[in-house]
Amino acid sequence: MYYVVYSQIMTQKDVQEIKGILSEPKKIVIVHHKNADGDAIGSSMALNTYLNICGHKSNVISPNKFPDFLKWLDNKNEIAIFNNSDHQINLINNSDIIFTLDFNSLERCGDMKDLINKSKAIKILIDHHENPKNYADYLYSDTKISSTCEMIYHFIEKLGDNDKINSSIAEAIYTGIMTDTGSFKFSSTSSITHKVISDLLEKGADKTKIHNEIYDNNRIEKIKLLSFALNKIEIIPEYNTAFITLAQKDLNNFNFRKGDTEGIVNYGLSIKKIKFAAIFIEDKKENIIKISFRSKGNFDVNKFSGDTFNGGGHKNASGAISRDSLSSTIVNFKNALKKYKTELN
Ligand SMILES: [Mn+2]
Repeated sequence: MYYVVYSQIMTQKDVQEIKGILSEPKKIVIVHHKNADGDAIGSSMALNTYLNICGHKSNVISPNKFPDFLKWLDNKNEIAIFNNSDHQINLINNSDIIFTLDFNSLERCGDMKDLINKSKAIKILIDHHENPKNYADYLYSDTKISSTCEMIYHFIEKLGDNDKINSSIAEAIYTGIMTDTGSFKFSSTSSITHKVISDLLEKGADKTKIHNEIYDNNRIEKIKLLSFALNKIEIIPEYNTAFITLAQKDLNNFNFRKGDTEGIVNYGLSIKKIKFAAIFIEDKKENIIKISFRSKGNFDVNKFSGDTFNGGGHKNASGAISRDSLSSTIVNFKNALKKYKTELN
């Protein structure tokens, strides 16, 4: 069932209506996309803490496990992992509001998709990915904003509650902005992003702690896997392209855990002249190849990903899934590059 879309970028009328809805205690569920990243966990925890401070009963349900380096954001163990239990089904069915964060289509929340779709709760989407689907009653979608976390800041501000942002909300928001902007360097990092960051620091976000928790908290196996992956970088000079492939057996050799390959794709882009970087990771359990794309400048990896692998995301960062073997996925990738020769030169 699909509702009318009121607006892409939340209007003043939407804000007033949501303010009205939130003026009395509500039962709320917050969900983010499968394989959560810093922005998904950061935005969920920031919104959850804010809503609970306001007197609502808010719960976060993650479609599946999330990486260890983000656990510190959930120091009270408030994030439930979806397990299809009666308790969780009741929470979703009986909620007044469901916030869906950092994704543009219910497909992205895995097995929770049908439950959320069927729930009569008011659905509020907050997200910065391209082409949001029309499942939500309120759509706060802005593809120019760095991160869903930055949008959560603006959302709280729109509701007139900037003063309710405490240090733990500030740290959760800071985390998602930092991770989704490659530490404030991607083109989506605006002067407004920096104003938001400035305010978060004033509200007590400990930037050194956050940086240490996210980036300086690695298991030795993860660093050795990185070293292995970097050794495997292949360059295709005629397309200014770099790519890495990791087979399931490689991951097993390094005692792989979720999140261990996060960010490896960006190393390709750090090579002189490279405009387009990709990583292909085999997942034998799900029988898929997970693909991430990154680009510099005008090369649109959202389009490349959509045209080639039916994936999507942003202009400079996108992802996809292939159900072919690792080797035939690479063949498809190399063939697709031919169509983009001019754009890559
Ligand atoms: Mn995001």
